Amino acid sequence: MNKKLNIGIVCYPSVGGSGIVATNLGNSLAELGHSVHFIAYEKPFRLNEKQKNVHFHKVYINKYELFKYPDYTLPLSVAIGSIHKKYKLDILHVHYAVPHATAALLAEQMLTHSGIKPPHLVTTLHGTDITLLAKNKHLYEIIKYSIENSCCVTAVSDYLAQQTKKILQTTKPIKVIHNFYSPKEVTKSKEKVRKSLNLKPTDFVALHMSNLREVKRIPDLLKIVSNFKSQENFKLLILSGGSFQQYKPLVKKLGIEEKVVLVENAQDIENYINAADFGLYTSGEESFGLSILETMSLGKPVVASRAGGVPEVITDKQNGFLCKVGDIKSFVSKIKLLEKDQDLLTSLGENARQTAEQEFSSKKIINEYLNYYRHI
Ligand code: GMT
Repeated sequence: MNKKLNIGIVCYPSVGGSGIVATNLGNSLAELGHSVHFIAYEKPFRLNEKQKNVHFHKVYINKYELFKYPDYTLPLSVAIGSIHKKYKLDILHVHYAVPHATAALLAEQMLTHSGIKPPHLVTTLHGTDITLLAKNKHLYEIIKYSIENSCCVTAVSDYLAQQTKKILQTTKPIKVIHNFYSPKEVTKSKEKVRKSLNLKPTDFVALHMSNLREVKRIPDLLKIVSNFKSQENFKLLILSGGSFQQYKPLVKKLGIEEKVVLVENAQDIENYINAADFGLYTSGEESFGLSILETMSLGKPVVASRAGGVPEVITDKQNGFLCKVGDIKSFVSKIKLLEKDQDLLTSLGENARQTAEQEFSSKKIINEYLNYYRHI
């Protein structure tokens, strides 16, 4: 039988794709009997600390007034080193290149300096660490250095792996391990959830889940909805992991106050996805689109922009629809197709569920990570 591993996971704890993937990965590895040590400045959003084999180590950030900008990289590197000394990690898996891989390399140097063999460092690239930050000339060199000096690097889509090679001009091997999701049980009926949100059983409900950052193109989402202004039953349900405040003036300007229903920091996303009819995602850049997969996993078709790695998840007209980034008319016409044809909505939704189950299930992808760890 294979030895159980000691795995350190470094991630951003806030509501964001990379932290959610890291947390789901750690939770699943712990369920399989591996010891998982989460290292972050706060308890990750979806982490169940009470779960067996899961440990959470908080990184304390020094607020000394000489530092105008409190530094996170240094205490993180010290935390990694001390956790490794205590628990002898086999693998240190950091999610998001900066400063996580950088801090891990510092920890590696300090451990080696003390005569201790460091853990194998796996760096997983998630998206904006490359597509946004690596294009910044003030960060380019450190991102390239941190990636090239990691023992192993993975990316969450083929698109992101190619972008990394191109943007960083690197030949570092990058293993693609797609994101994954297996939905939890739905615990509240569609009717009950809709009632709690003041939505009618006959409403046609679009669902959008994101941190509402600029890259998600929320103004496009709202403009699409404004095309359905005269249709009383059309609603947009937003599960937000960020503030919606800045978009309120646009909602008012477009006159769609009655159409938008907002739920902040939802934990039981399955109940909300199940209560919607389809997913709507307008991103201008997306390395994978975890929310898209989450929506599909509950049998809901998604209309999304053909951005980055999204076509690795959605096949146009088979399990959803793809539109050109920013092409509001195209989004509206695809939504109208779904609205007037219940059979199409159901069949695309069923295909979406199958794609999620067959290609991106937790079981399949966790196995890929485990095989990769063992290979290392
Ligand atoms: O945009 C987010 O949701 C957060 C961001 C992150 O890095 O935390 O998400 C990125 O990682 C997700 C998980 O791997 C991917 O599914 C998202 O596509 C990616 N976001 C972008 O590329 C914009």
